[in-house]
Amino acid sequence: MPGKVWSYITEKLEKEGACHFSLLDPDPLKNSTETMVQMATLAEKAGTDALMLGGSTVLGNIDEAVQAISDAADIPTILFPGNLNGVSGHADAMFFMSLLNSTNPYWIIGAQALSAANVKMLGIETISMAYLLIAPGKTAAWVGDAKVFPRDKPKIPLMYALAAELLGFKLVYLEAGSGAEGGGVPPETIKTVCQYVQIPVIAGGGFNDEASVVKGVEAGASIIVQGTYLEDHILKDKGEGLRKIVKALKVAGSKRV
Ligand code: 1GP
Repeated sequence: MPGKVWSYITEKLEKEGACHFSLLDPDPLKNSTETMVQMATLAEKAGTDALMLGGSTVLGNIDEAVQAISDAADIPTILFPGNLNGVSGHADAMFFMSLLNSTNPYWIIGAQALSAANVKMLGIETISMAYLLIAPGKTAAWVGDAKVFPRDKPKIPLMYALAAELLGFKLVYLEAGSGAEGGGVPPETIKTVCQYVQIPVIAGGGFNDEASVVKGVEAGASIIVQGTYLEDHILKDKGEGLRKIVKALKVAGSKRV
């Protein structure tokens, strides 16, 4: 039986054509729980479809923040773990990810094997996701020992995305890295991958304005993730900017339904 969050995502994609996910970093050394809850609440009000909780450099225990955010939000909370310490039983689901273009087997299957029993015992819904890092890759690429895909070579991530689909992953994430310069994942890369791959494609890293988000959806991405944009704007404008971006994303998505 498909999990609740997976059903929520697939039904939304069917009806609305595209989704917006907000990435929040629950690391207590970076943000207080109170701030996280405030950001999550504003993002939900602005119309984001789900909250992704995680980051590449989790230094503290995320349990308290994940619990508080999940209690405050009605939309799903989904863990986006950067390592073993990114797991918490308080989220609604977890992206069970493999960094397929890492040069280090730890990030492809090692961390997953080390955490699998714990994840099973927590009973949290898992959604398998192939994670592919495109230049510049930023912190995620450094931590994940990735051989990042060049931005002008879309056929390389396409090969990996096709392999991900054949291996049974439910989602493929094209990631340029949090804070990536250059307006997100190149539309040409998204377009090439989406042309041949049937599983939903998530794109994130550097989508800092409405135009880049809309371009990502028009190129074929099913889900666009924004993290830095929220950190920079959501508390200041109370989510007004995000509301406009989500609205524009939904208009672009509706043309695909
Ligand atoms: C990072 O793709 C996400 O994993 C979000 O990136 O912080 O650049 O929005 P930004």
